[in-house]
Amino acid sequence: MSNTAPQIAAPKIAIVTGATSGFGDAIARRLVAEGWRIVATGRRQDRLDALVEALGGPAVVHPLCFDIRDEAATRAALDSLPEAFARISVLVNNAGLALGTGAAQDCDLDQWRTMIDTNITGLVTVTRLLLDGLIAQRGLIVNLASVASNWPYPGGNVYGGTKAFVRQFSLGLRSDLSAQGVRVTSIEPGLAESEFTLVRTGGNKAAYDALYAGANPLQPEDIAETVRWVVSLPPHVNINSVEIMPVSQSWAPFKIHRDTPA
Ligand code: NDP
Ligand code: 8X3
Repeated sequence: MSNTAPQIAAPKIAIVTGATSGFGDAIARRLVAEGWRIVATGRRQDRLDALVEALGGPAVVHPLCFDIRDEAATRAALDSLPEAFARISVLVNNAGLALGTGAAQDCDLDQWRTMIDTNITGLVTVTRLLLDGLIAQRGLIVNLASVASNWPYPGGNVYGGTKAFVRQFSLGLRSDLSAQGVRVTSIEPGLAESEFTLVRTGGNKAAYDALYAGANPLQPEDIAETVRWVVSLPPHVNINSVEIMPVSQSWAPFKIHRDTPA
């Protein structure tokens, strides 16, 4: 006699770091619309609370408020996950920031360290702590790199270096994890409108407005749609990297300074 009991699909659980604004907020919303339960992280508890409220309550979104640079806090937060959110199969490493747009010789070392601690050390910490679980789920890791991973520009210095790390780490993870069936994708957006630019410029709204004026930049929803697509693909398909720009953005010629010191 065949078993006719209805099959109850296991809930799909994703964790999105940096879900309190921009890409992470849009990715969380998009994945919930696709039927995922989300672990949403960030440092701003009020934003996390608002996200939980907006997306259906604590059965759908589990908030974790911690600073990704703090290993002990990161461990404690991930260890605290309730059973209903413990079996994570998608990790979206999105939390990150740029600080400053100046030339290297004018930059503040503390700002460089903050970018490295957040974009590299924090991302690596979350990844390592979740890796055994992701392997058990034959999961997927989506890392937010940048066009700055691939293309240098004046003032990109350490930010670009951190994002080049994210891209290369993604490809290395992919090499290590293919036998386990774990997929890894590096997403590399260009000009995109979010609080990112306010953070980078120390809250300079005029600089924010000037950057995006007339450029029709990418929106967080464009990145969320890309993540949705990557996540929706069958388990034998790995998107290694996706570089995305608004149509308005492209490349310039190499610059050549004349009469530099011999
Ligand atoms: P936002 O500034 O809008 O969001 C950044 C998110 O990262 C926030 O949720 C913030 O949460 C979180 N975050 C930052 N620092 C920490 C920390 N120390 N601990 C925990 N969470 C932290 O930027 P975007 O959404 O635009 O950027 C998201 C990612 O995409 C970043 O990695 C960025 O480098 C990358 N990116 C952005 C592009 C753009 O032009 N906007 C283009 C290409 C890549 P909270 O402040 O609550 O802690
Ligand atoms: C953010 C995009 O071009 O400001 O990663 O580096 S850019």
